[in-house]
Amino acid sequence: METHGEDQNAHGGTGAGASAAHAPNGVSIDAGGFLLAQLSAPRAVGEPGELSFQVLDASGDPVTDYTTSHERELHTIVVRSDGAGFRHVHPTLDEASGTWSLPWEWDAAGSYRLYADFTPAGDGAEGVTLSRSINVAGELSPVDPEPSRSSEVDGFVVTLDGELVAGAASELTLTVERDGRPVTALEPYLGAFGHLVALRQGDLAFLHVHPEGEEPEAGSTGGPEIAFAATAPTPGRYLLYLDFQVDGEVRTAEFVLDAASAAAGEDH
Ligand SMILES: [Cu+2]
Repeated sequence: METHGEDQNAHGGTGAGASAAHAPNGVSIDAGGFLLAQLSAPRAVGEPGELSFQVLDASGDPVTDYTTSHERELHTIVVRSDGAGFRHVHPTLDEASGTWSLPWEWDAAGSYRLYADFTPAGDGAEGVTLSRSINVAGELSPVDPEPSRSSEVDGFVVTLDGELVAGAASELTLTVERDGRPVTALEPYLGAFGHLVALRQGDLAFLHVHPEGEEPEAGSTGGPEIAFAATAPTPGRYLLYLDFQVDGEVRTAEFVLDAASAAAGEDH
């Protein structure tokens, strides 16, 4: 068998041009020959412990070499299946064992999805997003996200402008204000003035989102606007999370956006 875990057809040029964009990203424990394994976390709310996992290569060996992307070798996102409890964290790699870990405690019960987002070592390697679910015991109070373009966090009000359109790259602009005034003291975080994660409601597929504009220099500040290009694979509801940094502290603003079908008359 010569599979190496890579599905040649997944990247082939067959079918309509847009079909590649329909392959959901980040909904599988394996992709590109890599496997998310050994996921361990506290089992109940309020139990202090550790979150840990490994990324295995096609031979089953833990991966210890990565390519830095957005200033980190690996990004970890944890979110409950209803979109609540979003956390974007950066665990530490134990190079000897290939185990990523960080201290962890759950605030609320439920079924969570953990994403490991990384670029393998090697020239021209493409980013990989793996995910696994984790169940946390306790009393569950699920939420039902409704469309929302404004988010308040620690006195910052962040507003989202732009529309998601299925199958097309859309520009989304986020504007940060405090006390009714534009915030121009945004600090670089992960190679931009903000980091946006977008998930599809229903399967929590992970969208590719790119910051627009030049990478800011260390020590520079920006704002109040941050622009991103995001592609929604299908019509439907999306959960968006903006991490931004002011005064050395990272905060997360949350949004819910419905993606429209591609405009009528646009043949493909
Ligand atoms: Cu990250």
